[in-house]
Amino acid sequence: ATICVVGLGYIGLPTSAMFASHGHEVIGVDVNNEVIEQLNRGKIIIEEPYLDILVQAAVTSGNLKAQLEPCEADAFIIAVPTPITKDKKADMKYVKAATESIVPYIKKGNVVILESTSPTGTTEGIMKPILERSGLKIGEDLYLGHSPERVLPGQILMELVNNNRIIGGINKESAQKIKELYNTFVKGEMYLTTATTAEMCKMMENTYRDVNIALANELAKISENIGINAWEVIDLCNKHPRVNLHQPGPGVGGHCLAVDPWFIVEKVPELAKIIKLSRETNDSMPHYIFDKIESLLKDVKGKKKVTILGITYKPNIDDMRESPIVELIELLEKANYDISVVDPYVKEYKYLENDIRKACNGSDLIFLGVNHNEFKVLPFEDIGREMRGNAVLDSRNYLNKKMCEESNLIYELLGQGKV
Ligand code: SAJ
Repeated sequence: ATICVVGLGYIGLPTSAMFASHGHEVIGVDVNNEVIEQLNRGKIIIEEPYLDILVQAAVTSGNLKAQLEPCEADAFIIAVPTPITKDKKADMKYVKAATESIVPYIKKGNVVILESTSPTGTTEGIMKPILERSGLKIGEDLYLGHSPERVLPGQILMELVNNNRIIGGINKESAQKIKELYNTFVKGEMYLTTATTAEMCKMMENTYRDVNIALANELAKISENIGINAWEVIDLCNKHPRVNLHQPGPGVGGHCLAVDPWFIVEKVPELAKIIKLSRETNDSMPHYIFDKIESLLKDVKGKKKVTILGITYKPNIDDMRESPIVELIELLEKANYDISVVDPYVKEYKYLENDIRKACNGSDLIFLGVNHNEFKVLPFEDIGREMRGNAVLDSRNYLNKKMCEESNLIYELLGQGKV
């Protein structure tokens, strides 16, 4: 089949390459000219393991091409961003524009799929009326549905193939047609439902995680107050067959967990109470860490320096979107701190320092923000020598306390209270 994929980002691009490498003819569409030019040369501008190889092979085979405008096809997949506005509302302008952009090209028998995470009612209430402008009868002449992406950055290609998939159709026929298409490469189970149910499922999966992380962050604060170790509590609780506590941290980043729960709150603010409070709890974590740093360094006179290890939103990837560490840095800037940053995954950032020893020079405190593999073993002795102070604050329970202390550094852990 010929498939037109609108949006060539973290989801659209891997999905395009996957269809193309399974024999379909794929036309990728994006508003960013650089993405188009690079892609047509077989190159990508995002980082994701093995994606470059898959894309290059797909382009070389002639099955994957990119262009600025959509064209006629058998199926259309919409994978554009659904960001959040300042007042925490879903910004649907890209989904609207993408849907409008395909109207001149859709014809009888086509399938249209929304992959972007979207508030309930998007497929039925926003896409359907736009597509009806074509004169086609939606559900009869044109099949429409929502099949949310569920892949984890860092292992997108593996999860694209192996994850189970939810397929929400505007009617049964639509869901069935969409399933046939994904059958090309999906090895997981495919579950058919309504479009609105599928929209809620996607938001709820990320909300489940966000709420549980909030619970862990609350436990961290409580444990510090009581004088116990939250990480030990979590470890022991999780020996229970029906308990799965998540991990505390400096906050929740990325473009999914920190965003999607708001789409539910937006629709039913008076009902989505736990969801809202959890978002606020996780958003408070950079401030909580900032206050901890302030209290650890309260006796330091003059300008203070903090060295930050890791600024991406999670370990072992280069993605800094919504990173809570960036927010922490803004708080430190406001309080006039000197800052240096070490992150082996990030190529450019204002305080970036490649050499960890240099980054620690004159520092009063080392803060571990992200548990990148590279930080598992650190040259603490050299670090201690370079530093002016001796405080280490670990927000991920990742650094080796004993090694810190052997180098006369004082190890502090988020969620570990003092007795
Ligand atoms: N985090 C914690 N504690 C934890 C787990 C995570 O503080 O116990 C933090 C991380 O440090 C990070 C943030 O949460 O800042 C989000 O990371 P993540 O690994 O939980 O998730 P994402 O945002 O990379 O991907 C999620 C995934 N959703 C679920 O696992 C339910 C993925 O499957 C989705 O496809 C993706 O959102 C998406 O696109 O919606």
